[in-house]
Amino acid sequence: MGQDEFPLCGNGQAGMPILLKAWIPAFAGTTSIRQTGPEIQIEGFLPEQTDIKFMRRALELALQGRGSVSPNPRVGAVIVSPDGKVLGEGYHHKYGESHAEVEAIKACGGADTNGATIYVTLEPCCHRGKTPPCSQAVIKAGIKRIVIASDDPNPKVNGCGISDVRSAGLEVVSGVLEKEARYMNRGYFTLREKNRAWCSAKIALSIDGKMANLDGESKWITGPEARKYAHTLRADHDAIMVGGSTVWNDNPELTVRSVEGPDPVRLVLAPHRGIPVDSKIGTSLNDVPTVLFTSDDATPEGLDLPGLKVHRFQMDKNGRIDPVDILKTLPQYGILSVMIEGGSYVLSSFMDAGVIDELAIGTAPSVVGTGVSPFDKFDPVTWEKRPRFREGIVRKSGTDFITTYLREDSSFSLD
Ligand code: AOF
Ligand code: ZN
Repeated sequence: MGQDEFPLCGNGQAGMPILLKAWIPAFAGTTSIRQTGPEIQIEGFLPEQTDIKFMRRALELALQGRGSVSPNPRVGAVIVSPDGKVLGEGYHHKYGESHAEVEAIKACGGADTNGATIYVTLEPCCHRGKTPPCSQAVIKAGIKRIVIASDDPNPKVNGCGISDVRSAGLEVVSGVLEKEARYMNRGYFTLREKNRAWCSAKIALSIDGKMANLDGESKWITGPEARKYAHTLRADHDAIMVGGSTVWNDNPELTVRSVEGPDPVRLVLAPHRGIPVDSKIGTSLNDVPTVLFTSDDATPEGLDLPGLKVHRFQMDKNGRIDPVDILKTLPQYGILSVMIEGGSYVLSSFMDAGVIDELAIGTAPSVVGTGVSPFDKFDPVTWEKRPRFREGIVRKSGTDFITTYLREDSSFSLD
């Protein structure tokens, strides 16, 4: 796949690893290690803590690729000498460019890497893609120990990166901070495991579970801290999606402000209504990539706006665009993760399709009364079949609480 085939991604700048600060504390004190065999020990640290310390750093580096590497994974690497000194660090910066291990080896700047340990957040590749195999680069550098966070589900790699380095005599430790690494690359893993993009939804609610009152007024339910966190979440997704009523009623900009990070692609699911020409989205199409999802033959407002991309779907038997179709289409645009930001029609139809992987619910200490609930257009067939989620993290944010839930059957974990 060529870079040009992913025109919508790869335009983000590598930002500061702010998100890591937001979610790593959730993992503090946890140690997900499948197997250990550490040789390096930093003074004052237990051997496993040493591996965790450097892997945390590798994850932090990996995160800097967000907004630029999809549909590739975010990968970071740290090379450490036998006496525990960091020789070089690197990460995969941009789709089509060199991989984390090669960047880290380059960053060693000729320092002796013989006998060193490399910490890498994903199994090294063993195939020749746009770049040569990292497994061979690691072996050639004389590295003697490799600590890996997660396997690579890419069928061209899957296990062969590990077997390459093992047959060359390297000691292999895998599964260090695996759940953190999998969560960071939840879009990449979901593409490989389910052939679709990861789907989150971010919802701000009152104590009585309302997003807005009956007049549709919904501005600022949650406070400034929670809204800042919402921008952090935006920066962590390749795309943000909203429905027509959100665009027409709320006039959102859907960019990352108040925190550093790349702007996600904007997706508008408004097959009939389209985008108002003079809206914030309609007037910033040259600044932020935006796609309108419409039907085969509709001519919604804004269709011809310069800079707007239009993707036409066949409507399903209920006269709507099938959410599964949307999620399966997104990787064609280099989008591996999308966050829905309303309204209740889009939220309900994605819930109905059973494809919401993650919910970030901000609860504010106010009561709206009769109003709009996020899933009030969703009608589960039976009580038994109601969608269920499990709690990942609860975070206090100013005067609000933000709870992150994962689907009950999720293969990811935040605990
Ligand atoms: C690594 N380190 O930093 C990354 C890896 O087309 P290419 O050459 O860029 O290869 C893309 C594949 O390589 C990708 O699908 C995944 O399997 C692996 N990504 N591997 O060793 C890295 N980004
Ligand atoms: Zn590689």
